[in-house]
Amino acid sequence: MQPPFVAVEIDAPVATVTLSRPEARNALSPGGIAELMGALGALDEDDRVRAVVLTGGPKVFAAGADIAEMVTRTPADQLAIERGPRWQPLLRFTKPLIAAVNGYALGGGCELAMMCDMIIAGDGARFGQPEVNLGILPGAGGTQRWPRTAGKYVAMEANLTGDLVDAERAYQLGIANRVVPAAETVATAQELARRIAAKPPIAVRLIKEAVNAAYETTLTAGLAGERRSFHLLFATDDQTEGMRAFLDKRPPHFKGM
Ligand code: CO8
Repeated sequence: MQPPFVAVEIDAPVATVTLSRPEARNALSPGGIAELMGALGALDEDDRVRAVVLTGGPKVFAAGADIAEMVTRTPADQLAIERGPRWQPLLRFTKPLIAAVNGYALGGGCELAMMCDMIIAGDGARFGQPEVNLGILPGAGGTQRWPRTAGKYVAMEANLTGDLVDAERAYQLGIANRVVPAAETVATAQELARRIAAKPPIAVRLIKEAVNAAYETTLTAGLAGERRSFHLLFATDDQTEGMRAFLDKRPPHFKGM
């Protein structure tokens, strides 16, 4: 039996999910991805948890799909593996999800980081889509999320050359929210998660939804969705509490209602 690929630690209201296959640089096998998606699905249902950090630990985030498992695959094998909503628990995750990236985030590993809501990069982090060197192309969003974040020309270069970008360049390109010393990456992401977890959860959820909608829709439709969520939040106790607390000059106490 394979050892677990994913370790989950809950220090409510923040959960930390750590990929743990360092001997293979956290390469993502179909079973590993399924395990990760299962863990995220459970955390989305867990009321103790309000924000999640995803990390590969101190040395590597993830070196992409497992090449040893892919080398002999046929298109039919690939289709069979991808039956069903493979990344959906992550893509539909309702709580803030912060990637804490140390070392390599390559191929599917880079795509995994880019599926998260924010990225904290350790100063030794390196991001890239080296799939072209293997005779394939990115299969989990590399050709789509790079241009939406860093623009067409940067995306073309990264995807066509497979060259990596370091943490500082990733920060300049808007791929990383901030760069910190590698030893502080996870703690920084946890601290950010903890700050967001203290905010009103329904507002947080609707903000995440609204920002994500900006990638999927027209400006008019996005603005209309934002407006509906704005109206909806006036039905929450946390809106009353947030505004009352401001007027009373005291810290708010949000309950998620
Ligand atoms: N798959 C399988 N095994 C891997 C992978 C990988 N992606 N990356 C590293 N390993 C293994 C190595 O084979 C080696 O195993 P062993 O010790 O048995 O020889 C071990 O990990 C250590 O690797 P290195 O000796 O190469 O370690 P280094 O620290 O020198 O280098 C690198 C680390 C730079 C990360 C290097 O290993 C590397 O370049 N890895 C491959 C990166 C890559 O090409 N990634 C793209 C993969 S394709 C992909 O992701 C397609 C996405 C599809 C959709 C998403 C699905 C998840």
